Amino acid sequence: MTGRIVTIGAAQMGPVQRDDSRKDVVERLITLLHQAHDHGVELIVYPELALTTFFPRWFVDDITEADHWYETEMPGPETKPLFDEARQLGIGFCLGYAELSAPDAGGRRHRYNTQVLVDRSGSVVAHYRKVHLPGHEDHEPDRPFQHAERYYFEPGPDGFGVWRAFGGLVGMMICNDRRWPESYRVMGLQGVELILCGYNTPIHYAPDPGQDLLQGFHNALVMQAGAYQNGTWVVGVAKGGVEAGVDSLAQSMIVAPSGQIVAQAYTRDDELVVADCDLDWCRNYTGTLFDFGRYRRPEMYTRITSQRGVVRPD
Ligand code: CDT
Repeated sequence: MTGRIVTIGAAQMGPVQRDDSRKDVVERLITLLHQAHDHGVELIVYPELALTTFFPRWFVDDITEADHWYETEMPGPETKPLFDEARQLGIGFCLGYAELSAPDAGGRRHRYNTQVLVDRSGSVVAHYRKVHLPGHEDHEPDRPFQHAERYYFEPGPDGFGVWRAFGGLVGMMICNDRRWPESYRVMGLQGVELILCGYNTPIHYAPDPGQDLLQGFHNALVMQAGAYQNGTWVVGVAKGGVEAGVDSLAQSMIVAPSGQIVAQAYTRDDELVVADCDLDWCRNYTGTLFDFGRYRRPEMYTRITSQRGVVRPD
C-alpha cells in the first residue's frame, strides 16, 4: 500500500457499571492498548465518557454530588498509567471523559463532555468539548431513564477545530455531534482528513420509541454520509451493551472517505477493530466531486449560520 497510511484502532468498550473503579476501567483501556500494539496501531480511539458509566442517566438535585464522575486533571493519578503505557508503546490516543475545570477568573468551574487527543510521544495535541448536547436540562421522571446531558455539561465553547497530527489533519466530535451535518462541514472546510468520534447511544429513545429499531441504521447513515460528503475518514467508537439496565448501541466502525465501512465491531464488549487508513484517499473526493473551492455556493447557505430553528413560509 502507498500513501499516508495511519493504522487506527477503534477500541470499543462494553459496559462500565456504576461501581466499577477508574483503576479497573483504565486496566481495560490498557488491555485494548496492548492488543492495538500487537496489530501495529499508531492511533487508538476510545469512546465518549470512557472512564465511567454514562452517569447522565441519573439526576441529582445538587450537581456537586456528581463531581466524582468528572476528571479535574488529565492525566490524573488514575489515568496516568494509560498515558505512560501509550507513550512507551508509541501509540497516540483519543479518550472521552467528563471534565470539571479549575475555577475561572470569576470563580466558576465548568463542566464539559470532552475528548483529549494525545500524540505518539505522549504530548497533548488538543481538547475538544462537545458542541451538540442532546437530552434535557431538568428531571423528567416519566422516562425509564434520564438523558440529562444538558444538566451535567455546558456546550463546548470552542467549536470544531482541526489539528495537524499523525501525518494528517485530524478533527474530533462526540456522539450526538455525528448526527449534525454542520459538525463535519465545519471541519471539512478546514481540510479534515480524519474525524474521531466516541459515543454512548441508548437503544431506547423515549421521545419517539419508533426510532429504537433504527439506532444502528442511523448511526451508520450519519457517519457514512459525513465521511463521503466531506471526503474524510470517520472513526466512530461506542461504549455499548447493558449499563445499569440500559442497552446501548455498539457497532463501532471505521468509515472511509468513500463512505464505505472498512471495519466494524461485531460484539457488544471490549473489542478492537483495526484499519489501515490512507489519508491520501481523501483527495479522491476533496479534489474532485467535493472540491469545495470550485463547487460550493456559500452565498446560498447564509441561513445556516444566521438562523437557528425552522422558519416556515407564510
Ligand atoms: N451521548 C449522546 O450524545 N447520545 C445521543 C443520544 C441521543 S438521545 C438523547 C446520541 O445522539 O447518540
